[in-house]
Amino acid sequence: MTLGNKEPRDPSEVGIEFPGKRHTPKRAPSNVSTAKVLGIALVVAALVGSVAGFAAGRLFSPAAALPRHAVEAREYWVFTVVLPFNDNAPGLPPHDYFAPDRITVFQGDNITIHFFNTESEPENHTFTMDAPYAMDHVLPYNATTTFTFTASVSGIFQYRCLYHQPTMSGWLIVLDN
Ligand SMILES: [Cu+2]
Repeated sequence: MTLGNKEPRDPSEVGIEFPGKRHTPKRAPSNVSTAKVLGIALVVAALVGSVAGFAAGRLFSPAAALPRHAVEAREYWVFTVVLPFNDNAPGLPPHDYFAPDRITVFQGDNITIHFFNTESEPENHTFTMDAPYAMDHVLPYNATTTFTFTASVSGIFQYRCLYHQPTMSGWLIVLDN
């Protein structure tokens, strides 16, 4: 033991928490999990809201003390899926689907999407979004296209195929950074 070379004090001893440091203070577990529970609740609420049609609501981080997320370049591969039923019969919805139908990113991330049309027959699909992510990529069958954009606005935004509604829809979830 040498004076003047003290180890950093345990924050729980002095009652100080350092923002962003994932330190677990010595206190009741219920306090520790509050932020996590709140975070999960926000995500669930966001997804429920998206199903209910409340798009483009801002998603706030659960605690201001959490560090900002570093901007990343994120890459996704999106495929067309054909569900196993014949949709030619009258009254049936399209059997086409996106996989994945959820893409979750942080605001500010640079997104690259490789969109694969895996049809074996001549059937086109589109990857279409409204403002603020306005885009409309038409994709012939048995082809792949790549496009990029910046997730500049937080919220929940639908992407869809113009030809196969309502089944061929997905959600871009941009978490507030
Ligand atoms: Cu389609």
